[in-house]
Amino acid sequence: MEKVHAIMRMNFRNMIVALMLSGMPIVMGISSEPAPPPPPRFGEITATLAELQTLADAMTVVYLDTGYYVSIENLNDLLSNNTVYDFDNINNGGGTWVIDPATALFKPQMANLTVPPHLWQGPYVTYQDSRISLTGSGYDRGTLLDFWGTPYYLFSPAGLVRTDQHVITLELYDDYFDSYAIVSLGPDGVMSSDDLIYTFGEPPTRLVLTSLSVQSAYRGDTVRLRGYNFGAGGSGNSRLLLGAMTINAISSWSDRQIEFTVPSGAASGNVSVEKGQEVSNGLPLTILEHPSAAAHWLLYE
Ligand SMILES: [Ca+2]
Ligand SMILES: [Ca+2]
Ligand SMILES: [Ca+2]
Repeated sequence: MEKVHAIMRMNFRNMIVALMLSGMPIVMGISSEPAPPPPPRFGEITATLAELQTLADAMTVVYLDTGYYVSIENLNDLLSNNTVYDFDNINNGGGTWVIDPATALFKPQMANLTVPPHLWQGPYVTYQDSRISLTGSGYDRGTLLDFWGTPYYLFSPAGLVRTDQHVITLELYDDYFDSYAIVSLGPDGVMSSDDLIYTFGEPPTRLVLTSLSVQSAYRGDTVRLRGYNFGAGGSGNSRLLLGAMTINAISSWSDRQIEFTVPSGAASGNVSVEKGQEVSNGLPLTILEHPSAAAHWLLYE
């Protein structure tokens, strides 16, 4: 009787845990709590770590052969168009979207990997049919799924490599990695402490912007810009721009990060950096207007 009383005092989640620990079967209808993932089967973690390394090694050989990085989906592609699936021909679509290691970003146009000096010599790996996602599972069509049904994700030093849209995005780990990384989200299928990560390669050698701390800001706000090769301290021939306007209110400037204040005359535009003759990519920053009502309200404070 004492024990029953103790269980009744627990909240619903703790009660489920208590029942699981006691080995009682749980029969539930509609629950507000998602079911916890089953524990990984024996060997799955070890096999995943081995696959991460295999994919990373294949990517490195692609880089040595072609000078570029490609999507995980590409790694098993053939030069031939005699493939079961269209996406397994490296030249499907008339070329291949590739990552330029100098910038860690996609080249603006598809590369031709059917001729030297960028000749494709794959397949660099083989994928079991049952492990390939025909829909892409929200990533690239034909990509390899991990043992828990989630795609292995490729990150460049600039962010998540999405070859389906040929853009680098700030999803999941955004620009957290200073090198390339292949990531399995682990048994729970979401970003968490059980993720398995293998890093490889080098940071970009060119001046590249990867992220702004905010996408929109008011004039006077402090914004943090992340990227590569800004030059420590910002030398005399470096400058930060918003559209065509030079931003002078800079509170810190390091090789990887610049912190600045949005100027009073700022208008929405692309943030960019110039270093000597080198010009970076641009990241959009929207300048917000204080609603006029807000100014009115201040009178009543
Ligand atoms: Ca392909
Ligand atoms: Ca493929
Ligand atoms: Ca996870």
